[in-house]
Amino acid sequence: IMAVNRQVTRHSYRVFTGLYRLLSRSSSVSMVQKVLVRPPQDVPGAERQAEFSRAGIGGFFQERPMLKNPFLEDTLLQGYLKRHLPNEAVYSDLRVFGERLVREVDGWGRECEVTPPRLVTYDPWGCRVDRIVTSPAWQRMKDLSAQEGLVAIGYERRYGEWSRVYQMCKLYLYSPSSGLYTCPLAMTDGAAKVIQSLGVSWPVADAFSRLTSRDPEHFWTSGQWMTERRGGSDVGNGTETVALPQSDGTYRLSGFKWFTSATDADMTLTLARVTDIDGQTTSGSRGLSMFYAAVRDEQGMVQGIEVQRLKDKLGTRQMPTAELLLDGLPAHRLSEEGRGVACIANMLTVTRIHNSVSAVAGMRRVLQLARDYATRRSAFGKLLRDHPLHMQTLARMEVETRGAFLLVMEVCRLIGREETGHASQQETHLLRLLTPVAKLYTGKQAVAVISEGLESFGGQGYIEDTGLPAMLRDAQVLSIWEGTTNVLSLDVLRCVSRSSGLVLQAYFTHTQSLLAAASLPSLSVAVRSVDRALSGLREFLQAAALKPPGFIELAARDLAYSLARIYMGALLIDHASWEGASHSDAYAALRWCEQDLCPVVSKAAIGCYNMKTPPLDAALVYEESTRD
Ligand code: MFK
Repeated sequence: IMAVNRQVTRHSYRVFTGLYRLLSRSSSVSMVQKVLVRPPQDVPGAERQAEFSRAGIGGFFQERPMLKNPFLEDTLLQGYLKRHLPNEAVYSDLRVFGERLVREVDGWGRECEVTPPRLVTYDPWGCRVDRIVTSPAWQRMKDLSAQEGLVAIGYERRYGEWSRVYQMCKLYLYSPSSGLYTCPLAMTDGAAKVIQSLGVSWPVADAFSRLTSRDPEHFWTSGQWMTERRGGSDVGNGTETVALPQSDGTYRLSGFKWFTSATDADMTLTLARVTDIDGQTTSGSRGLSMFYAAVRDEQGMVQGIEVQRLKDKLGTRQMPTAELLLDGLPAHRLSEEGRGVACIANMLTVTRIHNSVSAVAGMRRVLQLARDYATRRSAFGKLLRDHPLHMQTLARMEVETRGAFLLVMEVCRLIGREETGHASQQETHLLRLLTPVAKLYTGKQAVAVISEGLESFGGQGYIEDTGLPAMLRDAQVLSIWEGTTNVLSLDVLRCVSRSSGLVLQAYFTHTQSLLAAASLPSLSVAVRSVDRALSGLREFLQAAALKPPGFIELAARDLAYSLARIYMGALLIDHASWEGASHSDAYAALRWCEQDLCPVVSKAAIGCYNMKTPPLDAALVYEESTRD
């Protein structure tokens, strides 16, 4: 015991003091424990610690990171708009919205997180009600979304082909403060897009006007019910829901939807198999049609739906995700019979773009907080901002975020051009290719960058009520829903083959034109890197065309990553070549281009896609169990 006491440090003194207090309150403390845990006055140096005996926790409190106006804090966003959409009204709207986010909305977002939705299955009198109760903050988010035009801007098109960019910039500012309200907005936007593409008419004309409304009283959100127990990614084979034709031309849907996000929506688009007069359906994707259904009746009660339960999720806890039994849900078929997947693909395009916007928004937000914190936190005698290694880490995150931002804005620019009839055939191809590429790549970047961001707050980044851990949890879903990384990599192959390679031709032509316009000598190293990567990619694709189909499938993910990195490099170079660009823009481009821009070539060179590889991979994964 004496030996132990001699080694008492300041820290263990505090622990001993705490333990002593705790134990001395307990009547069952044994004599041995009392001897081991000595009272504070017996500890050497106790008097010098007196200032701690009253407060107990000392006098130093670390300043928290402050959220400042995310628009004014974002020089890349401002530069991008100055270059492409130099409009005072847009600038002013985003600046004012940025203030509103700091002043009130960010707090609501936190409220959504700590007051998650709950399901009320029965009323007090035993009647089944299936009511999803959300927080008041979640309700306010809905009103705000209408007022701020977060969906409407994309359909009003006041800024022509740049309206989508404007809308997505606003969503990018909103997303990290939104308490995940961006999820229902993504699906709402996607539903509006589908309805518009089909031609707005009965029975969805009213729905369209509500989805795109700025009036909170009129505004509706939409669900996108695609996932069933058998079919997560494999929608074509896994959808069991059937649609029974009614004499009035409508349908009744019966089935089980396994993940329905933001289930408090007013309407939904969903897939089902139409039954013939014998009750038979067509299997596979060709048997699927797309339906519109209002979720609630005029009394606000779900109709033809039982909410089985709400999901208990890693993140996105602010938002209700439910399992739904469809038990004769009244619905209207919107697509031709058997064209359900092709029809809902418009929705997938929009929700995947929203997903990419949320990914880059999360990266930007964690960086804004981390760089603010670095001016408030001292360690080893100086502020974090004065530690070069810390700045190197944040700078690497910044480079990732810039690359992601420019890629996502490029996709938004392209969809804006397509929707306003300005897109060339080449741009339409590019949009098809870059949508899955941006979604899959930024989803992964977001997890990595936000994880790194949490580390920059030390242990505080791991503490729940700082709000930081929720950012990481919410980022994790970005690479899962709306198509996992591998499913989207295969979607890249799908669009290459369906377009007979035209999407790739568009990609090469446009990337080269971006490089050709870069004239700054300081960027020549980066230009050469992208150019080399592009040539390598072209040669790889030519060689891959002669291989068995399994080869390119095995290369799909690395191919998608290569397409993303090369294109981001070209965009960073292009942005840095603009006359209003800063030194940081050029530096970011140079740094980006230092990495392996074309991993599909380096991995092919070491035989990763040889036909010998799959059995070796499988043996590696299952080695232990095959030994058994
Ligand atoms: C903050 C952001 C929040 C975002 C909101 C999140 C809410 C969460 C809601 C969800 O998670 S909903 C579930 C999302 N589920 C998926 O994303 C499913 C992932 N699986 C796929 O994407 C599969 O690739 C797919 C279901 C599309 C495959 O189906 P098929 O039937 O095997 O596809 P097939 O036969 O290749 O194509 C059928 C038609 O669709 C073809 O048209 P055509 O017959 O005219 O040629 C394809 O060209 C077309 N198509 C398929 N994918 C497309 C597409 N068209 C355009 N873009 C695409 N991506």
